[in-house]
Amino acid sequence: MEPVHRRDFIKTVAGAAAMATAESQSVPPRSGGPVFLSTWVHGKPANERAAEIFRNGGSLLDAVEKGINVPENDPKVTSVGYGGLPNEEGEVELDAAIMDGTRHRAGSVCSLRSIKNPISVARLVLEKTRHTTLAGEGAFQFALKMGFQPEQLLTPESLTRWLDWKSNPKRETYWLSTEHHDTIGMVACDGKGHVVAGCSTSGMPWKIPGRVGDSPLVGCGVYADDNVGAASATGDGDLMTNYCTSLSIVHYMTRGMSPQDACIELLHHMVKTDPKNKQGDVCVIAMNRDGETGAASMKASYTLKYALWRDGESQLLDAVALY
Ligand code: SD4
Repeated sequence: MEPVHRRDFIKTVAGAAAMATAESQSVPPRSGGPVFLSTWVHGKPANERAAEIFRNGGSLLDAVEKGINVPENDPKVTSVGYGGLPNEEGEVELDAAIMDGTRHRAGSVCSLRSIKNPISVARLVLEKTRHTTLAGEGAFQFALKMGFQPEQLLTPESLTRWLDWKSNPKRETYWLSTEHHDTIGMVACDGKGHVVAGCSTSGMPWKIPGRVGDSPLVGCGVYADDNVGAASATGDGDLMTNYCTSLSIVHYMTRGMSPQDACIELLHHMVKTDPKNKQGDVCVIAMNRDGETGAASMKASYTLKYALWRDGESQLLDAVALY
């Protein structure tokens, strides 16, 4: 199967913040039932779908996968799946990972083209292979073998935005600059100590082809360990990958920190190693095996709005910002 090219598509398409204390944001568990915690506004329908799948007898992995499918399938979400903004050559390249805290195993895909549900392909890497990560053409061929159908992932809106960017002689590029972006990261607990983390993204818009962000990397975009808890991250993956954010947060929890304190500690550590990181686009979410949650942003100008589903209640909340 030939990859779908942009030109073919053109032919076919018409067109500070106050620094809050760690404790003040920590949300304790109440019922012992399942809890779903996701990044950004699109995390709310994702959590609701995940909760529904779990209520109807699906596993926690099923719930996280199907929940993340919601923003992947939504063309209005321009940072995940179908409708995600493309790389600098106008090709959509998707990254995703899912990690099971019981088996301590993940599946992930990087730079996957033409398949709108990379989290589901990542799940099959976990379930059907002895590998952890498949990339590029290999990931695409694997998806075809698993029965996924190739599709054009550019929408009229994402194509127009790419054409506008491309035609601007003053455009910023990743041959050193940044642009805003919003991934879906989800962490979940079944209320009995089992945790799962998942993440799916189209990555940085206008990225250099082949660029892999933090989202599909185990320990960076996702980490889950039933002995402790799970974490995920959203923001500048080129920065956060260097800090193994999700693994670091879970390790802080291993040492006894609450999920909220662990998120804050990671941000402090990033600033300690390089004060310029105060300006980084860094947002993290975490949950321990008891369903207690945490969320934090590095700076007020890139504050995480996150979604929490617990006890049948679905909420959107603002994470604290350190700077
Ligand atoms: C990346 N971390 O590819 C992702 C993008 C993201 O909010 O999370 N945006 O770097």
